[in-house]
Amino acid sequence: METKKTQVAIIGAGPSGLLLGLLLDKQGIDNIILERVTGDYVLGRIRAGVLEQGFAKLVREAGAADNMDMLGEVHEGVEISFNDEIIPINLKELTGESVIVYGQVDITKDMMQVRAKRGLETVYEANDVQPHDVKSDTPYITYEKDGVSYKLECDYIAGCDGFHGVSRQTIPEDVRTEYEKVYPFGWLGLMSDTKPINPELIYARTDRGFALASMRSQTRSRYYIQVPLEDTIEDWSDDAFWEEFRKRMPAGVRDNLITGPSIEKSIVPTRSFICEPLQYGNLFLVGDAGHIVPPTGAKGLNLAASDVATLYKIMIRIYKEGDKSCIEQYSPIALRRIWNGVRFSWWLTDLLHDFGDQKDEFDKKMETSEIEYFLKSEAGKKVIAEQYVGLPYEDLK
Ligand code: RFL
Ligand code: PHB
Repeated sequence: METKKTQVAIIGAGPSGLLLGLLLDKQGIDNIILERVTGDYVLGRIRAGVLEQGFAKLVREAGAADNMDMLGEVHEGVEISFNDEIIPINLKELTGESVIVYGQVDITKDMMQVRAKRGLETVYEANDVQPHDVKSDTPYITYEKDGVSYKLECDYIAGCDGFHGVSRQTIPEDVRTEYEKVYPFGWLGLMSDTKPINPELIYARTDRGFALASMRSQTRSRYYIQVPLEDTIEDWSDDAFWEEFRKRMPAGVRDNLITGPSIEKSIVPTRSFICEPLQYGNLFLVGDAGHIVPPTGAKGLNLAASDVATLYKIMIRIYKEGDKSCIEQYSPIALRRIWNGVRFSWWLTDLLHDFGDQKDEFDKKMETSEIEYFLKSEAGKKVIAEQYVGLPYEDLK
């Protein structure tokens, strides 16, 4: 077995792991990333598109923001439609903030390139990654690469390995509590090189189910529709998607739809999931490794970024000030913001989707009344806007 050494061992080269790694490097804190798949495979996952300003600020601090600042589109508003009525939420007026539309694939690629340029080590196709002795002062990770077994000794382990990773399983079952809600529908997403249907994103609630019109640029659209959980991608030809999506767009916008061949099409299940605590000894869970939200509200990647921000501050305090007592602040600080994001995305999901026979006629009337109240009242719109742009990051005590 070959032995390597670093200060912070990061499991997972998704956006959480890459962002944390670049930030730590900026502070002179040594780190190595272990990733199960290839870089190309990571970049094949089409996911988020909306970045909060807090996330963008971190990417700038990490030194990977050139493309994002050049190509990302600043959006000062978002729209919610309720059958054919469109209600604009002016984020800028209501909160003074905006969001950036820039794809997860692009931000991931940018961070990968900066990491490579700085000569930081990322081990792709690392097999059987396994953390050990995380409660001790000498934790380590074992893994295998190209038939050779390695031991990576470190001070801390950042579990940035997503929902299906190994890090969360390292926390003993009697220590962790998992909270989960699975929704009775999936999101079918389609990407196409066509002009977006509308200048702003539209979250649409209709009698046929939810739809979302998003984008990556002025020539690339990203659209979603709510579909039954049983549906598979084979059930949805491009034509079938376009026909259904068009029907779910509000009347005034529908006719602007430009269709084209899909360049990506996939179905994802929707769930809310939270693991508590997010820290166990010298192991920290970051991003999707510790929590999942349904995509309504665009909070997943942004919550990952706030976890990174908290862990980054903790690492700075440890390595610059020698204060290890702050470790225990990670979980409570991260979880306060996470639960808020979980609550917001659960609420928006509840309000905008069709839950079929999970809701009775009374529930449906309540839903209609709630959405009408929130979208017609300035106070209601402000509540949505404030959470959509993202709550402030909490500092360490
Ligand atoms: P990731 O992206 O899952 O990366 C984890 C990485 O860890 C690797 N890994 C391992 N490596 C080594 N050993 C192991 N045993 C390993 N197991 C796993 C994996 O290969 C992978 O490379 O987690 P991370 O970095 O925490 O990032 C989280 C985000 O990807 C996620 O929260 C967002 O994509 C969620 N999300 C959205 N978030 C937003 O903030 N705004 C959005 O607009 C938004 N839209 C979305 C979304 C997620 C979606 N899907 C597919 C669920 C839209 C969709 C459709
Ligand atoms: C996306 O562009 O992929 C996207 C945007 C907003 C969401 C979810 C996904 O809430």
